Amino acid sequence: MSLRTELLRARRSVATAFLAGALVSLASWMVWALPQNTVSQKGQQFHPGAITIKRGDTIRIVNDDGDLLHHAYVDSPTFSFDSGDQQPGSVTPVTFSVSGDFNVLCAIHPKMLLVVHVR
Ligand SMILES: [Cu+2]
Repeated sequence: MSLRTELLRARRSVATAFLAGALVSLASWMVWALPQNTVSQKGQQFHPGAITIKRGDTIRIVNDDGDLLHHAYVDSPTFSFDSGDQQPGSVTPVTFSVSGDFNVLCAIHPKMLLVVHVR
């Protein structure tokens, strides 16, 4: 094996190791950057349709549904919330301070339902 071939091999494995390291860093950054308990409203549906959180946790409802307006609310005996108009691109945080199962509805699109289980 010539010195040149060995050098090329060594360089390639260094490049591969570097790339693998970069990918791992990118993946961990993406997990870190991904907001927890985020709910999408794309296609006039909550995604996911159900979520389980701990008491005191905050969910973030993202209006990522084009140029549509949404309006999320909870109306239960123990917990109420009303977002008002959710402008396109807006993020609505909702903190659930009591345990229970709650329906988050959209005042504009009655078929939209998000069930929040607060443990
Ligand atoms: Cu809606």
